[in-house]
Amino acid sequence: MVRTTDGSVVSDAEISLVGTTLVATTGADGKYALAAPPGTVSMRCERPGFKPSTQIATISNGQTKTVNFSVAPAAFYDDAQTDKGWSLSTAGDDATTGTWVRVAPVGTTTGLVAVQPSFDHTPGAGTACFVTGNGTKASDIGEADVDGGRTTLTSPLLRMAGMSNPRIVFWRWYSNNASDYPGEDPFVTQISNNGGPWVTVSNLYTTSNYWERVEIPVASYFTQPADVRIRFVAMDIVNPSVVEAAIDDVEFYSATMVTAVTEEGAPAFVIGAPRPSPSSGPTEINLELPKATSVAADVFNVQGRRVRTLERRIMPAGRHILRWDGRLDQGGSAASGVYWIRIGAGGVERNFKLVVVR
Ligand SMILES: [Ca+2]
Ligand SMILES: [Ca+2]
Repeated sequence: MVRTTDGSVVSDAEISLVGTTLVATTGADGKYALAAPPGTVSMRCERPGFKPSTQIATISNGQTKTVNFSVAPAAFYDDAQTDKGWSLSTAGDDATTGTWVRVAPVGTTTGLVAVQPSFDHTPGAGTACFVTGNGTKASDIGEADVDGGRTTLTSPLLRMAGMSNPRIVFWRWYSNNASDYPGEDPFVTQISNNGGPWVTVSNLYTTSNYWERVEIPVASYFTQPADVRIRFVAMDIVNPSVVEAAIDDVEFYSATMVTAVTEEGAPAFVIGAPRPSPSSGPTEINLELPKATSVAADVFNVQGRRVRTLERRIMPAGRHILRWDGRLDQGGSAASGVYWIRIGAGGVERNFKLVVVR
């Protein structure tokens, strides 16, 4: 895999086979190997800092095939390793602890559950991300979480005037269920164009204590995006609770230059990974459909056998929660182990690993 601009190799990119659980990562030499089933397959390549791209390949039985990816750098990419002009606070911020910093995060945990991440998201040599306060001990979840008000992280100007179908992408972490009063405080994402009013893109209440990819189709919010900023507001304003947020690998690019899995750069759906995982009870997946779409959702065991059918219906546009209660179609509960949840909608499939612990 190489970079379009200078032909240099790109390491740490994920190459996945769309509709399957197969994924490989490119090494320092830019190479990867994937044991693909015979047939025509769609391969997706994603690495922070580059536009995702896909290729269709037809592979016959027993054949070894080379599929080269040439990926274009994003118009803007910030791995948070250096200061690119973010503001760590804004007028009106009133949190007393856990205010935004750009650091190598000190992770905190309660039991086996991560509260603040212990790693940034950037593959390879990355260490730093934006996080709401850095403490000194993994065991003290209350030492440097957000307390007493709001803290706001604001991007530098993202100059996208004239860009066709600009997309802002970032990776996000959010935890607010590690103590009393879980799920009360939202993690707010907003964007603004040309210094205009802030428009809310999402209010996340649900703990998503993993690095989750988020993509914003900016043209859905502004007819002529030009000098755009994005900001992230974490808060503890209802009852006192443990709140941690983190942001890394913020980028934007023009979707029209992407060989997209979906038509015209519009996502067939936007989805969050299953949570909680590991799970001992019900598991939920957030699904957002831009239009009414036929949705198929199934659970597979590690042998690839379908053990539960979750959805087979046309779902209306908007946000939905897919729920697996841990039961099997044949009756009984799923045993401990690894499972895959496959969601298909609008001709696109996504697969997520889920660990069940009994
Ligand atoms: Ca980073
Ligand atoms: Ca913190």
